[in-house]
Amino acid sequence: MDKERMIETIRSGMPERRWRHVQGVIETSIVLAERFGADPAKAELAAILHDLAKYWPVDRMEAYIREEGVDLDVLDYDKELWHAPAGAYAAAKDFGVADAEVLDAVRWHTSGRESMTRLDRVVCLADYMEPSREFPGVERIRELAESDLDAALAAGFDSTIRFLLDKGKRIYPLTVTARNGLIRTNT
Ligand code: DGI
Ligand code: FE
Ligand code: FE
Repeated sequence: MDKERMIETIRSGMPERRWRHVQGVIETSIVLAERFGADPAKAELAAILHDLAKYWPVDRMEAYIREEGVDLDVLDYDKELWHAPAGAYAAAKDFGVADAEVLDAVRWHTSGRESMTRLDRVVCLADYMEPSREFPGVERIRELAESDLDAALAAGFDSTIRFLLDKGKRIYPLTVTARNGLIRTNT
């Protein structure tokens, strides 16, 4: 599917305010990719795709995850995590995206993973700090992102983990693994 048709399909599957978020992630991903040495074109494509399944009915997300069969453990955790692997599979299956690095950046944009690639980190951080995002601590994340990709993203995961703890929710273990991997030991 060509880029324009992909954008129209994704845009029509979400409310206007969510599309503004996606536009913010696109712009921020490109800036961060240039700043930290990831491929800006891949960052842009991953950003366009990253929330494509966000407004799917939960049953559809679950069906995609089960059909693909590679991320079944996520089904034991918060449904908010599901749009990421469901979206990555849909990008490949329905939109014909073949770039594995881009698909991984979509797949891991919510949970994070062990040893995140530069592209994974750029898209995930852009998702936290794009201009329309507002939550306690976002300014600190933006400051850190001026110079330190890993510290900024670690601060993002910290805020999510804190939020989940306060709500008494389960934490997906990969998020803890991702956060630990971003923090340099003994410094
Ligand atoms: O899709 P977005 O709203 O743009 O952002 P996202 O893909 O980072 O989704 C974040 C949501 O997922 C946020 O409300 C917290 C929720 N969530 C639930 N359990 C977990 C989790 N996020 C992470 N990273 N880890 C979890 O275990
Ligand atoms: Fe998301
Ligand atoms: Fe997002």
